[in-house]
Amino acid sequence: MSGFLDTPSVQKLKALAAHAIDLTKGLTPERIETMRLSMAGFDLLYGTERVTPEVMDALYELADETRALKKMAAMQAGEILNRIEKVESENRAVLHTAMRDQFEERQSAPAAEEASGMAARELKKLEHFLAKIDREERFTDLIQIGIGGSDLGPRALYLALQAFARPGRRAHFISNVDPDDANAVLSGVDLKKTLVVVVSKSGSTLETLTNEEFARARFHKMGLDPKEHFIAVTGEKSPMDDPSRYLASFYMWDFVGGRYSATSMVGAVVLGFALGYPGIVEVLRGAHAMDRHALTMPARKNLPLTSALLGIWNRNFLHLPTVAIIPYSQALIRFPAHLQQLDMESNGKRIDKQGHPVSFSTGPVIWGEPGTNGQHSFYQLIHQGTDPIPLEFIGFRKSQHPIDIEVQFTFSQEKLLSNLFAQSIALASGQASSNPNKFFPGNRPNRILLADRLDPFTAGALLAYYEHKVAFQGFIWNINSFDQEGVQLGKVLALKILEQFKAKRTKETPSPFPLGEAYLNILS
Ligand code: G6Q
Repeated sequence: MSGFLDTPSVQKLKALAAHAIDLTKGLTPERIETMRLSMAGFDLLYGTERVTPEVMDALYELADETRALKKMAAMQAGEILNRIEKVESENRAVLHTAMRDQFEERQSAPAAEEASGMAARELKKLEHFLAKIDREERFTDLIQIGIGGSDLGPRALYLALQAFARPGRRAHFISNVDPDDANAVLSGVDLKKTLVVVVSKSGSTLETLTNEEFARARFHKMGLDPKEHFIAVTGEKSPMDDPSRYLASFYMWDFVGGRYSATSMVGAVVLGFALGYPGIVEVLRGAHAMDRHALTMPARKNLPLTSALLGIWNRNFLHLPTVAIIPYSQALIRFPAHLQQLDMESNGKRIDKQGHPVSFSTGPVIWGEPGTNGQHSFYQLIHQGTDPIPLEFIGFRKSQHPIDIEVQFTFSQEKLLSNLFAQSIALASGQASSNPNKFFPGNRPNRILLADRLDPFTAGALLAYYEHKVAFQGFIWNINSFDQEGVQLGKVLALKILEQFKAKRTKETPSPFPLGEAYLNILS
């Protein structure tokens, strides 16, 4: 029994899906203007989803029956949430929200207060550290070494906010254990003026430890002392928790999941370096505003919950297996990559929280690229392919830079927005034609998240919007969105294959692994 399929609203939604609205007939200006939710500069426009007021009612009933808002409250209060009953599993609070619970309207639950106090201490340390490097004026560049959650969110945010970077400050990232990645980055900077922040919550990730040694060797080769350049961000008492090896050490904790860690020290060091301390504070304030919104707004006014419900409608009732997330903003170039991890690692699950296989679909395949670039590549399939692909567009009323150019009486930002709105309408309305090659079936669901301008506050809020959308879906499906057992098997097998490589050098006898050996035979 999963809970999800047993709710009365699921039966209602199934019946409604059998004759879901046809957008080629039903899309009206009134629908676009009224199917809209707003919050602090954000508008969620969902008139181009295949929903009616009856469907929305049933979706909100589903949120109620599955206690989605209560579970959000439990999460932000620091209750243990990360557990599969009666089997060996993680057993932790999930408190990434505490990382930004530093401002007005704070949580009063003891676990959350304690966690936000711990985060506040690290932030203070960071503020002092940043002030010190400002005074010394030694560093122009920072390289972040980390992978997965210790890379994707911070990298996406840094690229999103590069327009706000302090003059002369640049950040770079090494994540892949591919030596070409480390070589390219290390060769492109002046190491004398470079800080390296090594980020690993576990302090034991193969790629990160290898890349740290790779970078240290390069510093030694240049006659530089890594202790004067390297910073650690890691879990307390992890194998990397050795302040004697680093210029500074910052901490994170097991109640912050890797993919939810961009607003902990995992992202704060690089963002603080690039944007300055006030910049990272703005990111945290934005995330905090969305945390409060997700926590306190009733379902019908709650943006991430409504987005989660629309996603569930598309996934479980219209049976659409993928979602493309398309930001009409070049600065969000790596944001879809972050969302791929956030969503698919969180909700790519096949058992419920009682350990039973679920008999419905969970997390969809998430992918994306910025528009308008995507229009010139994969939109063909999106408009005329055989499988409808729900789209989540992200757009901004204003560009980051004030400089824009008027060409043929319109500005570039207007061209960008025109394309975004046009795609949304085209997907929904389609186009009749007697020529089958020029026929657009339409009725393809999509929604737009529109914000004012991509600045540090908005970027923090956008990050948290997606974190909460994903968490709400997990709550409604009754799955554990906060573990990632599925990434373990491949890691273990890679270590066994690595043993075979090592044995060639050491002449030790590795434990037998015939399937792996087959590949080594092909290599040789
Ligand atoms: C994210 C995952 C995973 C993790 C990396 C890096 O939720 O747990 O992507 O972030 O494997 O782990 P470390 O930070 O421990 O090196």
